[in-house]
Amino acid sequence: MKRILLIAATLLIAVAANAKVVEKTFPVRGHCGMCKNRIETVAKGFDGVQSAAYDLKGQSLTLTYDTRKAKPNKVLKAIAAIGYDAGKFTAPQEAYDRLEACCKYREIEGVNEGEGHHHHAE
Ligand SMILES: [Cu+2]
Repeated sequence: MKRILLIAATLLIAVAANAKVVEKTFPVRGHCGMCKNRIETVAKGFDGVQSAAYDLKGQSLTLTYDTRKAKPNKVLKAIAAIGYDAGKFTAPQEAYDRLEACCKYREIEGVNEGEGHHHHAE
């Protein structure tokens, strides 16, 4: 019995040593607190992702994950699928169009809308 316990303990230690948790940051586009929430929720839904923190200012997502369970590209792909450009994945236009107005990061970086549309009568 003692021997079995010893073997079990050794196995557990071996498994724990094999777990590799890393922290990596990826470029992800977004614009407001709602974007942050949605991006983090999607990332945390993946098995093996221990934490996900979106930085609006830095336009980046930092993931802490177990490399044996989570593949960051899968996470980024899922984020792109809900409308946010993530890493090498560009959000499909349909997904981007479904974002709330306050989240439209592609338009916001362009020309200021609502300004400069003065049509003078001739
Ligand atoms: Cu938003």
